[in-house]
Amino acid sequence: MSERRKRVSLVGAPTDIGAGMRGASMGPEALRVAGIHAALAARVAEVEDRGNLGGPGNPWQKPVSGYRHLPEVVSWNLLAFEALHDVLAAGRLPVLLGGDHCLGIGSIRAAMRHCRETGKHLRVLWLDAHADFNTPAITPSGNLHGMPLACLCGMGPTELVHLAGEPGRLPIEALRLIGVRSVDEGERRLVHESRLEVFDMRFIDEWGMRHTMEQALSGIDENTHLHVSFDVDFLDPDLAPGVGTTVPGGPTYREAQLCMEMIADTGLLGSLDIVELNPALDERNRSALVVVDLVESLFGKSTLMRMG
Ligand code: HAR
Ligand code: MN
Ligand code: MN
Ligand code: MN
Repeated sequence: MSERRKRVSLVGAPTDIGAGMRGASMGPEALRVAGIHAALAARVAEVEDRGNLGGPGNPWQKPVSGYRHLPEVVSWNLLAFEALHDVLAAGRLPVLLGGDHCLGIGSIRAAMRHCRETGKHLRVLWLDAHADFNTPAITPSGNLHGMPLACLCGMGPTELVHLAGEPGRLPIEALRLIGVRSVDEGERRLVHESRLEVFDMRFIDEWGMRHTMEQALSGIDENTHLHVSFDVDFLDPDLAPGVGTTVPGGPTYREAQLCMEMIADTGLLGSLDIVELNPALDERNRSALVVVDLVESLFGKSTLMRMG
């Protein structure tokens, strides 16, 4: 479907429940202040803001059996799952305004359910400096924002692996990780053993963003639902300092734009997460502004009209 015909729903999830630092809970409002609604409204048929989900507060506790705040993380993800699936079931495109990246569990579970119901094929593009593939046995922190992909792929607590009693797991083959440059020791082994398809920064340096995206998007067709999980720390910290876990050496402004433009060209974007933005660490909201700029490209804004 062309971007112009899409109808978009914003859903805020103001929480930092899975993070190692407070502040991502302010992400949804910072994105609204940066103009996400108007930017999208200029690109698509219609935008509605469904407001914020209301989940538990952050008790700021130490890990219990390998996880920090597991019950609260489950609550937030159940809320996200329900809200985002409702949006998809209404034939609309959900944009999750996070919030930390543990919310990817509920969000992608919603896309998985929607694909099951509609016969679509799911492809997940995980744009991130990190692999987010830790398990309780190997996590260095216990922070669940470092574990969402492992949980989705069946490694983690049952409450999260089968969120809301959902069957099945995300097949490894559905996943493409892009921009990765920080992986923990045990995590590295698990990524390798699981044969995750990772386009790390070295790959992007050597092959360029164009080839990277051609590879990451290969094999998709008209029946593909593309889910983009955009962790703002994907971007180079020079561009977007407002995140809890900056890692140097990320994509430049133009590399990030090209990444978004090539996704837009497919016309297959079906759902989007914007996560890990931390306004407490930002400078005059500039990370939020660059994210909005990139999201415009993701929804088809380009410098020149593209023909055909
Ligand atoms: N890998 C580290 C951990 O698991 C840090 C993860 C940081 N995660 C994010 N999301 N910011 O990608 O603790
Ligand atoms: Mn992440
Ligand atoms: Mn559905
Ligand atoms: Mn990250």
